[in-house]
Amino acid sequence: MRKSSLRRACAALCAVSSLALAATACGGTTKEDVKNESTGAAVSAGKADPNAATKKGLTVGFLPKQVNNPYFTSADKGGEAALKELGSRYKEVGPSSATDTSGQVSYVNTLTQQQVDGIAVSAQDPGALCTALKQAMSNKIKVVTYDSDTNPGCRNAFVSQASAEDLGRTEVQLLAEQIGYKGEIAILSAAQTATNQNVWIDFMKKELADPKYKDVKLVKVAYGNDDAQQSFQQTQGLLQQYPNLKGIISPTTVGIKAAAQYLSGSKYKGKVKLTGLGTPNDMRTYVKNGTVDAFELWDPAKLGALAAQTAVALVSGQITGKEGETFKAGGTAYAIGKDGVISLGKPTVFDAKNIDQFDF
Ligand code: RAM
Repeated sequence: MRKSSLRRACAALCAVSSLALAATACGGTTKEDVKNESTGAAVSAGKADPNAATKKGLTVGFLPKQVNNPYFTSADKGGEAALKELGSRYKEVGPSSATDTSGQVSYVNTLTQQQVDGIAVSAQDPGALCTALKQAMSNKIKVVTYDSDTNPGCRNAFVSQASAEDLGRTEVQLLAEQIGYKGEIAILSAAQTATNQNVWIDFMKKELADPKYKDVKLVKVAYGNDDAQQSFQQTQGLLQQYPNLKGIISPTTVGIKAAAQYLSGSKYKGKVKLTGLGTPNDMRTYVKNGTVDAFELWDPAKLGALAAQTAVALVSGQITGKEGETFKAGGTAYAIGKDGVISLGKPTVFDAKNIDQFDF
């Protein structure tokens, strides 16, 4: 066993309560204590040292929601490139289905057994991974969620693609403009448990509560489970059930592509509006053939890179994940916000005018 049971208990306590306080209470020097190479002083795990040297030769395991999803291929490639640049190693493991929660748990356990230094995970379900992630943290592994979070007590930091509120509200704004603020709309989401989509949907509902949407009615939230076929069938089902549907928001790259595929081959093409989150490469055809006017996304590779850089900064002791800490990643300064959230930036809206400038 790598650590004494006392140390495990302390580390577990550190993970569930305030990291800084618990680390002080546990005291002593642990593996993750970092030597500041300029001052030579040992830095406690509970206190960030922004001047600590960046550790090299680390291994960070990426665990996406789903490995065969082009969005995660781009994101994780970004993580791989960033780790290489930092002199560390990358590995990727993960399920092929976005609803294989127990598969994700097993992968966390495997990475813990393999004693990686950091884990970057996009959670399929906020609660399901918690015990396994706490176990990883109690084994001195730094845990970063990216793309889709778990609960704040179950990881060291969350690298968020953009403000969840902005994403939820702007998707409603985009669709409402396209349908002239009138008519029935539906949401085609990913998995029912997905933390990211559920947070965005909550903000969509808040936006819809504004009186300017009084003539817009959300009739259904459907789930395509980030599976192309299921998402296609769900879109078909929505139009059968609601023949007057005016628009669909699909906040998932798999969902929006499948919905666009269905609409573009149907009598609804150009009539039922579709927006949400998609990659420019997936959506180019449907923007050019008039199925989709505008949709949005961030650069997944930049998200993956920031997740990798955050994991390395945590292992190096430059940050602990506490609100107010700052660090530099790839030349950009980031600040850690409430609940250990680090935000990548603003999403981009893609339409016929700009889509050809993007290749991901
Ligand atoms: C899918 C996944 C992912 C989400 C994107 C927008 O690829 O559900 O978690 O962030 O869509």
